[in-house]
Amino acid sequence: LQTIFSGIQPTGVPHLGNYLGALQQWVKLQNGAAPDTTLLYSIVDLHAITVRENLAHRRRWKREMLATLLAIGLDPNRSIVYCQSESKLGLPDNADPLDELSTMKLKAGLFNYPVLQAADILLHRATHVPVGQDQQQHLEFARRCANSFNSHYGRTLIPPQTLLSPAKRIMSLDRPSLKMSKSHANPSSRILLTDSKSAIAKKIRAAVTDSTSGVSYDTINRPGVSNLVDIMFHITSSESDTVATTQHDLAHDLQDLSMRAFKERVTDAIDSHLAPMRDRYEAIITDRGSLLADVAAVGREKATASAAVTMERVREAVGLDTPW
Ligand code: AQP
Repeated sequence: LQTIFSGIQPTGVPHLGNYLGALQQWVKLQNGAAPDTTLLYSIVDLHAITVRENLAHRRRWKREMLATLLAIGLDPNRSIVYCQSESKLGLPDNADPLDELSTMKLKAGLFNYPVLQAADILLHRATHVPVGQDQQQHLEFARRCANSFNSHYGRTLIPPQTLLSPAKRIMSLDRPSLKMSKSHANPSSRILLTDSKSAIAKKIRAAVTDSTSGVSYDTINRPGVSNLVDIMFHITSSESDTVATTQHDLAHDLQDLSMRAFKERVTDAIDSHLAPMRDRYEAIITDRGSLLADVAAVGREKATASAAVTMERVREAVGLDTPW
C-alpha cells in the first residue's frame, strides 16, 4: 500500500518553481493514484516559524496556500489536505512562543528543519515523498531516522522513497544561477501562480538571457534561456498537443525565434496553463462562506487520525504502552 506525503511552507503564494518542482506532481499523483493509495499534503506552518514575519501575514499566507492547493486541483475528498500545526502530536522544538525566539532560536529552528520534516513524514507512514531536488538530502535524513528507530525497536517506521519531480530545479528569472524562491528580495525573480498575464509578460520580458541569437538548450552556457525552455517544457508537458519530448527538442522547434518572440511564446504557455487556476483561486479566496474552514477541519481530523495510528505503534514498539 502506498502513502504519498509532501508539504509546502505557507510563506507566500507559490511560484512556478514550487509548482513545477512539487505541486504539479502532487496533483498528477492524486489523479493517477490507485484507489487504496493514501495521499497527504501538508501546509507546514511550523516550518515557517523560522521565518520572522508578522502574524497577520502568517495567517493570510495559510489561507492563501490552502486556496492555492485547491485551485491547482487537489481534491480534499481524495487527498488529506491539512495544516501541520493543527494535527501535530506534541510541539516540536522550533515552535517555541515567538517572543522567546532569539536569533539563536531562529538558527535552531533552521537546524531542526530536517528533524521536524522527518517526524511528519514518518508520522504518516509515507512510502513516497514527491519533492524538488533541494529536498533530497532531507529525505535521506528521514530514511536514516526510520532505519535507526527500526534497528532499535523492530520494524515500526517506514523509510520513505523520494519521488523527484521531472522539473528538478527552476531557476530565478533575474539570477539564473539561483533557484526560484519565495524569499528572494526581487519579486520579478519569480512568477506566482496568481500573477496576471500582464505581470507574467513583464517578468518574462525582463528575465535575464544572453546576446546569442536564437533559442537553444545549454544550461551551462545559456542558463537564462535554458531556464525559460525548462519552464515552457514542464508547463506544457501535460498538455495533449505537446510534441517535444525533451528540452532539446523544444529548443530545436523554437530555434529561429528572436528572444522577444521566444519570450512571448513562453508567456503564452505559462498564462494559458495558469489562467484556469487563477480563476479558481480568485473564487475560493473571495468565498464568503466557510469553504476554507471546512476543508481545513476535514484535513485536521483525517491527519490527526493518521498520526494516531503511528503513535500507537511507536508507543507499543518502545514499551510506553504499559497496560495499567
Ligand atoms: N526553484 C524550485 N525548483 C523546483 N522545485 C522547487 N521547490 C522550491 N523551489 C523550487 C520545491 O517546492 C516544494 C515546497 O517548497 P517549500 O515551500 O517548502 O520551501 P522551499 O523549498 O524553501 O521553497 P522556496 O520557494 O524557496 O521558499 P522559501 O524562499 O520560503 O525558502 C519543495 O518540494 C521544494 O523542493
